[in-house]
Amino acid sequence: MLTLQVEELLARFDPVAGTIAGADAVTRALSDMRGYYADADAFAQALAHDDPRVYHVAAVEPDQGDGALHFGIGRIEPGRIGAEYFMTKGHLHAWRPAAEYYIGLHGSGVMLLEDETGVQASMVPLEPHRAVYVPGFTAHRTINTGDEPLTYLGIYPARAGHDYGVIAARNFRHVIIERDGAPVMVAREDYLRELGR
Ligand code: S6P
Ligand code: ZN
Repeated sequence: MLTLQVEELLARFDPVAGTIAGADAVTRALSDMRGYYADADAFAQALAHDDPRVYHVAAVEPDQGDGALHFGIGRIEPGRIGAEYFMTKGHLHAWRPAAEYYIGLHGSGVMLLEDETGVQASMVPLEPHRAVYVPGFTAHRTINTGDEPLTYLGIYPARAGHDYGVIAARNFRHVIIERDGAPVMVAREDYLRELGR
C-alpha cells in the first residue's frame, strides 16, 4: 500500500523525450526487432548499415494490489524498414481481460489492434489530443507514421503483465505500411505476396 506522500503519488514526465523522472526505461534497438518486420531483406540491409534505437519505454509501477494502476511512456523514433514504419514489438496482456488507455503526447502515429485470432483488426490514430481504448483480449502495437518522434502514455491495470510470445511466434496478421505518403493497413500475407515471398 502506498501512503499519501506527494512524492509517492506524483510522477514528472517529459512528453517529448518520453522519460519519467526516476523511472527505468527499456530500450529496443533494431537488432532486437529481428523477425518482426515483413520485409526481411530490407531489415538485413538496414541492420548491416546501423543498429539505431527504435523505441524505449519508461514505466511507473508503484503498487501491485488488485485495482492498482500502472503507466508507461513510450517514444518511437521515426523511420521505416521497407514500407513498414518503426514500431513496437506488440503484445497481449498476460492477464487477458486487462484493457489499456493510450494517450498521444507528441508526433503522429497509429495503433494496430487485433483480436486474438487476428481476424478483426483496426488501425486507430494516435497523436496529441487523442485517447485510444485498447480492450482486453486485444493484441496492440504502436507505430510511428510521422517524421518526428512519437510519444504516448499508456495506463493499464497493475495485473496486466506482458505476453510477447504469441506475437513473437506468429506476428500480427496485418502490417501498417506507407502507400503514397500515408499509412494503410494491409493483410500480412498480401504484403508478403507483393514482396514476392
Ligand atoms: C504496456 C503498454 C506499453 C508498451 C509499450 C511498448 O501494457 O502497452 O507501455 O509496453 O508501448 O510496447 P511493447 O509491445 O514493446 O511492450
Ligand atoms: Zn499493453
